[in-house]
Formats: sequence, structure tokens, C-alpha cells
Amino acid sequence: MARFHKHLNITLGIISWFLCFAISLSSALQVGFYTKSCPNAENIVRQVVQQQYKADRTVPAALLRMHFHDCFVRGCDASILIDSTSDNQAEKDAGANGSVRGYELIDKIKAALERACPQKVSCADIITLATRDAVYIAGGPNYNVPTGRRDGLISRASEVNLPGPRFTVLQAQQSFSARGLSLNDMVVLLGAGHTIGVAHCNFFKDRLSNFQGTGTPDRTMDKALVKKFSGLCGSNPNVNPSTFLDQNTSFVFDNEYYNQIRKNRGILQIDQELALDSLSAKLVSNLAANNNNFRQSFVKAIVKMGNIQQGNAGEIRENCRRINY
Ligand code: HEM
Ligand SMILES: *[C@@H]1O[C@H](CO)[C@@H](O)[C@H](O)[C@H]1NC(C)=O
Ligand SMILES: CC(=O)N[C@H]1CO[C@H](CO)[C@@H](O)[C@@H]1O
Repeated sequence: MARFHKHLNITLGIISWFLCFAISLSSALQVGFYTKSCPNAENIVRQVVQQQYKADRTVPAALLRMHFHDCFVRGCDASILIDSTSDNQAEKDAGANGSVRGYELIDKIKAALERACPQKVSCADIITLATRDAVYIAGGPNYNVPTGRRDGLISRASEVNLPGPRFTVLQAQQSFSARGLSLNDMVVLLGAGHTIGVAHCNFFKDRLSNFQGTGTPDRTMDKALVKKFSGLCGSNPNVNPSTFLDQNTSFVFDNEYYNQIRKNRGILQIDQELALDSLSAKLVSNLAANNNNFRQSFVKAIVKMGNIQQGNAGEIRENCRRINY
């Protein structure tokens, strides 16, 4: 018993040390970190995002998903941007990352920043700022982004450990809480991402027929949608079309996602489960009823997600796709 307590004490000691360390790291981030070193940094990011959005309305979805995938693996350190090399398979080439987009846009922003102030602005901050600007263009709230992140030195496909579309709400919650995010943060962030993006058939077509061996489609999916997607996804294994995760206001950053999943119009299994599982159903109905509540909760949750960090070692990458020599 004494031995058990000793172990427990050591474990608690390590955990609290780690928490202090994590808190002291995230408090190193501050709004306006580049005010002196690169006064125009945030304007430059915004201009490039606005310009690209005019050519491509899917930019907000691309950036928001990239931000999520970056922060969930090794913290928000731009490890997602690293290209694989002959001796390293990087995060972006892990299965879960197959459809993350927006790398060229980040390159463009980085090039503009390097012209204005070489070697000052981290790629990790670029992702975070660009996401903020894109969310705002899509109709979301504007908010202050703490900056001062450093770019990580490691990116490994084998470390990618993201929640999957067939997770239960409880499993997803565990994945979020391991990163310091609450169930409420999770419900808010999922709705924010999935109110503007798309999903490819491979992530949800198991719901369309013989769902989990039942011989029928997923009974929790609206019948008209089952029919629509059966046509869309078809039976040709060589094509993998996509559809909007919010089937109503697909390009608008609003709380409509929550109304849709309450009408059995969720696309991924996890989307639908969010509305049905007793863990999250109440949160979903509150968010569906109140767009302002959604917007305010989103700002808190995305800033919190942006503060996930794993260590303070790092650098300001010259090229977001490569560790500096
Ligand atoms: C349990 C958590 C989550 C799961 C299982 C999940 C899963 C997925 C899947 C499977 C897709 C479809 C990808 C494709 O077909 O290309 C997707 C799309 C997307 N997700 Fe999530 N996601 C989760 C949480 C989040 C969060 C927290 C965010 C951001 C705040 C987010 C943002 C997005 C966006 C923006 C898209 C659309 C991407 C695009 O249009 O290119 N997701 N998600
Ligand atoms: C789409 O959203 C509008 C409100 O923005 C709502 O009135 C309408 O019922 C929704 N349609 C569907 C099919 O959910
Ligand atoms: C687009 C892309 O990079 N896809 C990769 C996703 O991950 C799988 C598995 O590691 C690779 O085979 C794909 O090439």
C-alpha cells in the first residue's frame, strides 16, 4: 500500500510539473507578439487569405481543418506542414491527413512575410492567424490570436493519432481531454469545422447500406439523405466524391450544423452521434438554439486549441515545408 502511494505521489508530481510547464509555455504566447519585430505581419496574412478566398470559397474549411490537425499532433507547431523525405514519413502523409489542404496558401503567406521581415514569423503562427482571418470571412467572429509559437523540429506520420469519424462521443471526448479540451470545447469545435467543410464518401458510405451488419442503412440518417448519397457515392471504387458536412448553409460559418444533426442530417457517424448521445445532446440543443452562444464559445475553444503546445524548443522556419538546415 505504501508503495502504491509512493508511486501515486510521484505520478501526481510529474503530472503537476507537466501542467505547470504547459501553462507557463502557453502564457508565453501573447496577442500582438509581432508588433515590434514585424508590425505588418497580421495585415499581410489577412491580405493573402482574402485574396485567395476570392478565387476559392473553400479556403476557410481547408485552414480550419489544417489548424485542428496541426494542434492535435505535437501541439500547434506547424509539424503538419513538413514534407516527407526519403528517411522520414511526415504527418501530412499519414492516412488521416490524406485530404488536408491549403499547403500552397501557407507557402504564399510565408513568402510574403519573408519579403517583409525575414525569419521572424513562425509557420505555426501563420496557420493560426490565417485560420482566424478565414473564419471571419466565412461569417464567423473576429477574435484576437495569441502569437509567439515556434515551429517544431519533428513530424512523424506514426505519431498521428486523431479521432476518427466512427468514434463514439465518449472516445472523441477522451481524445480532446487528452489535449486539455473539454466536452463543450469539442462540441463547439466540431460544429465550427463541420459547418463549412466537406467529407468524402469513404468516410461515411458505410452508413448507406448494411450499416454495422444490420442489413439496412444507418437508421439515424434521414432517408432522403441516404438516397441522395447512395446516388452520389455510387459503387465505383475508383471515385470518391464529397458532399457538404452542413447540407443547408454549407459555406456559412453559423450554428446550422447543430440544427441539421438534430434533424438526422449529420454526415459522419460522429456528427450524428453528437446529437443523439446523452453526453452531448443537451450541448447540441443549446448551440442550435443560440448562434451568439455558439460564436462566443467558439472563440474561447479555438484560442484554447491554439494554445496546445508540447515543448518550447523550436525555430522560425525559413520554408514551412522543411526544418532549417
Ligand atoms: C471527433 C472529431 C473529429 C472527427 C472525427 C473529424 C473527422 C472529419 C472527417 C472524416 C472529415 C472529412 C475529410 C474529407 O473527406 O476530406 C472532416 C472534415 C473537416 N473537419 Fe473534421 N473531424 C473532427 C473534428 C474537427 C475539428 C475540431 C475541426 C476544426 C475546428 C474540424 C474541421 C474540419 C473541416 C473544416 C473539415 C472540412 C475540410 C474540407 O472541406 O476540406 N474537424 N472531419
Ligand atoms: C435551412 O436553414 C434555414 C435557416 O437558415 C431554415 O429555415 C430551414 O428550415 C433549413 N432547411 C433545412 C432543410 O434544414
Ligand atoms: C495525399 C496524401 O498525402 N495521401 C497519403 C495519406 O497517407 C497514406 C498512408 O500513409 C498515403 O499512402 C497517401 O499517399
